[in-house]
Amino acid sequence: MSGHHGPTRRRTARYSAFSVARRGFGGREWPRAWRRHDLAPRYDVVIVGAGVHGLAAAYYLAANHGITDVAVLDKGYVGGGGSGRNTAIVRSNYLTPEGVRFYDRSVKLYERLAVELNYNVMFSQRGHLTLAHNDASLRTMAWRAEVNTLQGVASSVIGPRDVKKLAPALDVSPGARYPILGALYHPPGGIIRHDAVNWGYARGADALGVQIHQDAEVLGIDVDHGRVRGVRTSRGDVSTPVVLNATAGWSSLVSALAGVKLPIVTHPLQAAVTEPVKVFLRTVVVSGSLHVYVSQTDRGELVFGASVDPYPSYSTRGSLEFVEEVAAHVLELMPGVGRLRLLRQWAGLCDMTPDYSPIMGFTPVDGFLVDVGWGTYGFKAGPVSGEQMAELVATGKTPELISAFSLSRFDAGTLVGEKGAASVGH
Ligand code: PYC
Repeated sequence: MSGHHGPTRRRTARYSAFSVARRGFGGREWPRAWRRHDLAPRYDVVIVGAGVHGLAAAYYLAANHGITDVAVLDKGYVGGGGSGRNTAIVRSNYLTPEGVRFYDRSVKLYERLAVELNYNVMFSQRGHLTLAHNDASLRTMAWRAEVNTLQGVASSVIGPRDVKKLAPALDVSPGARYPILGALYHPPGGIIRHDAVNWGYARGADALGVQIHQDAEVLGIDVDHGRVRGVRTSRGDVSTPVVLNATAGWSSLVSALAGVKLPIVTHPLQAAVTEPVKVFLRTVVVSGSLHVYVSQTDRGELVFGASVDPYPSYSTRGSLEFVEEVAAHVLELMPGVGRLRLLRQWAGLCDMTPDYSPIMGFTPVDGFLVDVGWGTYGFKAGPVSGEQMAELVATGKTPELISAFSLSRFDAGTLVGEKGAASVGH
């Protein structure tokens, strides 16, 4: 690869208590976390989507493989799609061995991300509880615990008394509307500050010479004799031999620009947040049967999420039905929070695949790669997807960790069924 627009690495300002004090007392401005650039006529790699997946891929291309002639294009702004709209839950307690190994690598990368990026991403491994309200769910929890344990991931089934110790606000009495029979307990799971992850990767990639272009919509992808030649954007045309589609919500539309059809249907996923209160909920709580998950941020807000909306749509508006349902189910689990007021609600877009696993790697068009189809799991997979897609771009070979997630599995019939590990039923 050519390193077309020359070495544009820079020394970033180090973030530390000392530099905060020094800049504060000296009245010195902080430099921009990432720079603005004119679009160059050519790049070695173009990544579509400046969310956590695209930014992480750009960062690892530069950091792990020395490939820095990279443009990350986004029609909006850094982290403005699913990466800024999710409920920031990180976990690896999946159902299939392929899924567990993959998400576990992401947890490991998240664990050291703050140090690696010199950016406080506020990863809080406070534990993750998936409640079971019936025998069928308990059986699935036991199955997941077995698969997790065999892959070296901490997960076990616990009873209502231990659930109560971990989350005293939960009603574990047999008289509850949906009694809690037990839970899958996953200690390494937790929450993170999603914007910080996006900004940290953007800053890290920029420091290594990657160009981030916001407000640069990809309008066309040029393919000639089955090979990618470049992209047409709202800011001009770019030639490139490699395009990585790392979008969420628009992944099937972007792929269609290259003539690649994906088995994806896009649904909104809504979330809401309450006013802040003193911290009382220290674990992440999920109820698949009640279609709800709850966590409390370090600021004290409760963050609620649910299943995807039942119809395909590109809308990112919240609905009253969602708020009514989520509030009712949270109260069934935690009757004590009835007086809390909701502050905001929003929606993101989820690209659902038939087996609830992502689509990563090569496509029938040479040079057109995908990292898409993340359903409701995308944010937690950001680091590992970036790392693995960067390796694929650099080596031209599919890394073992993502080989199960190829687009060709839908022709081969080798699906990787992860629906049983979805936080909530869909
Ligand atoms: O899979 O943990 C999850 C999740 C939480 C919110 C959406 N998906």
